[in-house]
Amino acid sequence: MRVTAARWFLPIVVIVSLVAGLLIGRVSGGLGGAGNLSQIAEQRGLTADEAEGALKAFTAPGKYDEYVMVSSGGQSGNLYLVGVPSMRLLKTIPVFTPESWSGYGQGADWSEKILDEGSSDKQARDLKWGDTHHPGLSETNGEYDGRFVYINDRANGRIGMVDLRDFKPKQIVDLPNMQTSHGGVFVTPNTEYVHISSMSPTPQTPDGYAPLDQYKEEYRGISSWLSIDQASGRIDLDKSFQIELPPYTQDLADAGKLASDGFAFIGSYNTEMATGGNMEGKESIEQGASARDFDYLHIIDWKKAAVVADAGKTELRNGIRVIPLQTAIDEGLLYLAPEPRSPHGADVSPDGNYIVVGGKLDPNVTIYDIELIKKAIAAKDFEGNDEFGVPILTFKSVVAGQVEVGLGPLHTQFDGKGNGFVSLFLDSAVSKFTLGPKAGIKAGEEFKLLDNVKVNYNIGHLATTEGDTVAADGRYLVALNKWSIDRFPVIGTLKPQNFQLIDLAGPKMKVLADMPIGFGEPHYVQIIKLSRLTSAIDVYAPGTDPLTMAASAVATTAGKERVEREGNTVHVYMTAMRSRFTPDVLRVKKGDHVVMHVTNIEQTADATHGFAVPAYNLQASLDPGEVVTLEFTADKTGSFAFYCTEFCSALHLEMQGWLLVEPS
Ligand code: K7E
Ligand code: CUA
Repeated sequence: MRVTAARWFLPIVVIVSLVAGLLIGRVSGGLGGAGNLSQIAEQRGLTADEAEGALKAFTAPGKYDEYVMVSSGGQSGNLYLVGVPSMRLLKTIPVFTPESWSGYGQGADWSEKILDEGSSDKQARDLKWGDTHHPGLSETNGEYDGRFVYINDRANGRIGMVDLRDFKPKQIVDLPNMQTSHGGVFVTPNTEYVHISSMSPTPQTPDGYAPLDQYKEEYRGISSWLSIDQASGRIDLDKSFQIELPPYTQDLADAGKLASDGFAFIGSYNTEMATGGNMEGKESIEQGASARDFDYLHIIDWKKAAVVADAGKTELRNGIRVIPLQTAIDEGLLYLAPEPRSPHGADVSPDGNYIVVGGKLDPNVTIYDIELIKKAIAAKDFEGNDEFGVPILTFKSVVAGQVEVGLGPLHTQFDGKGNGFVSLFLDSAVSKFTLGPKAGIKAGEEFKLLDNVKVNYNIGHLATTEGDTVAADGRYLVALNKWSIDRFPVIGTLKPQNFQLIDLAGPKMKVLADMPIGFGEPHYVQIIKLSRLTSAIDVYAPGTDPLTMAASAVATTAGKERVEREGNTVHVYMTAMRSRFTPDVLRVKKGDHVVMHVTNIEQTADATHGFAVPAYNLQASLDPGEVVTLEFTADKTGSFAFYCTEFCSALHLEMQGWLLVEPS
């Protein structure tokens, strides 16, 4: 379905020049369709630039976009899939939050199990929300491989895994020893581990409490290395480990690759260790955390850390191996490098040589060189130690360059051609700058500002196509703007977020399209080539349990539908197909425990059925081939209608039945 360049080259040139011509007064005649296009542009009041942008972003009906953007969903607790360049929303994937369409967390056994297991004793409550920030697509040899995506719940210290075969979540892990999870959801270049670190340090005491005046002694940051089972994508906590960190606020992070393979880089702020108390005569955290001129980039040798963990130099803490801070120092797993003023992003270039840090309160990006870092470590070129004894590499020895990019630099992405793109929150802009010679930049051209484009408004993250991988291709950039202010009509006081598509093809960046996001606040996205999503299935094999992706023991085939009673438990083996449930009348007695195994026996793509028993608050979605189990106690008598919630056929409205709960 991909459009070849040759087919499009000529029409685009014709159309763009016609539109441009039109606007300087040359009305083209006698050119058929192309002539009409210029009229349309005129009638719609489009400038030549706007018309060009529309053509560049447009994906014709029935055609596929070249890229799929996997977006975090913020407080909605889910993920969104968006086509690029069309910026069409393709789908929502619920992860931490129940969702009615898919029946996620609304009675279906598999989804309840995921949400329950991800809502452990640590929380002592049923978690039904999350705040997703950073998706991490799985990689092979540093390239996206289209197998899995991991997503954090910043609020509750959890991480979820979505299988890119059926694009459904399979696991939520409530991470021990950390109450928040924010920075550095990234995978190592072959998805050996998915990493996540804490944001707010947590007391490492048995009851999780320590007074704030013991912040330095008892509170610790945590860097988690979650071991991935390569077949299922699931996290195996037994093989995972954590590294204890000083009680700074560890922030965004990235994995080393190629030149820096084996390392990870975590930015931090609040190395002042401010704890607030602004009604107790102390500074607010905001003031306290901004006092120092430098915070610390954490440099972790994760390959060495894995060896240290396997050698048993760990403590078992709440079911996971933890490398204590002192061990991390003694074994040479952890180093710090000064980074200017309250940094946010830490991003590794596609070649792996450079680590770019944006200091929120500094107009520069600071670019570290892994070779210099390795040299400084080997030579013990330290400017001192922090209060916990972690060596601090000499700033001048490890920095390759700084570029003044504008106000409020946050996050950096790359084009694979030697350039970086940094989001400027305060300037509402994106700046493009060159990296150094190791990224292919000529001598004399390195570490220079090249371009700047305004975005609307208050950009947080930005993402380039395949930008986190060794294969960054520099085709498009998406700006993830926090505010939209006047970009859209007044539709109430809560405004949409705004994604803006930016063309990177020419020397100047150019905004092509706006995409208002009318739901929970996205933070970060990753953009993968559609051609890499090769694991995706169209239809489940008959009788598949979506949790295991294997044949379900309770699947039913046509003609094998039955009701089995064992004492007070009634097992129903039901099938769904256009346009009936079999059986369509269920008779139970008040007090019976009912276990319904429903199989969608269709094998036609998109022949999804819903199964809702509103009286018992149950709703499931059954994709073709899928088996779902729903369980409830029939504790109220009545004649209850159940129905298919998905408009599946001409006789969809007839796809209903009766649950008769007779008095006992
Ligand atoms: Cu910058 Cu949570 Cu990635 Cu939001 S964080 S912007
Ligand atoms: Cu099945 Cu509607």
